[in-house]
Amino acid sequence: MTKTVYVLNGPNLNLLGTREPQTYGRSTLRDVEQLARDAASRHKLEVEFRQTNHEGELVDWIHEAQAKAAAGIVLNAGGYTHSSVAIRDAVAAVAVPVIEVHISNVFAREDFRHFSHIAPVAKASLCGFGVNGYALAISGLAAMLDAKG
Ligand code: CA2
Repeated sequence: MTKTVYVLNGPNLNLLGTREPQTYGRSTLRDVEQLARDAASRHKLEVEFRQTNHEGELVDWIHEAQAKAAAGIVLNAGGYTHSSVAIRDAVAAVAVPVIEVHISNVFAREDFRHFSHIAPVAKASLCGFGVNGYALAISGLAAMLDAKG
């Protein structure tokens, strides 16, 4: 059975490619989806790709990934990264490995972006690689899954 990776995107990421190109680049969310699918197919993984502007929907999808026995979650929780105890609790509650991704280098930005509620409960975190970070996260996850057997 093919393993599935949930790629979950939080608030405002639907605007990718339309504003703030100096921070987030020129790729659209559709481009990111294609990039994620290409990376996943190189590792024989399937992708469930979603975006929402609603905190509880992200929580529901993290639970769904667990219920459907997903192989992993690549999570860009957007601004909720820095504020959401509910998303942190959801990540901590599931056995599915979660890789935290940020397009921008959050540590080179405002102080409030330096703290992540998700990082302490994620398997790994990466930031600053632009949208290519999604592909790197999928490759890293695939290596973790291979190592586990
Ligand atoms: O760098 C990232 O991926 C972030 O998760 C993006 C979040 C931000 O709050 C985090 O600190 C870092 C914001 C997403 C907003 O995306 C936009 C994309 C294009 C135009 C405007 C917003």
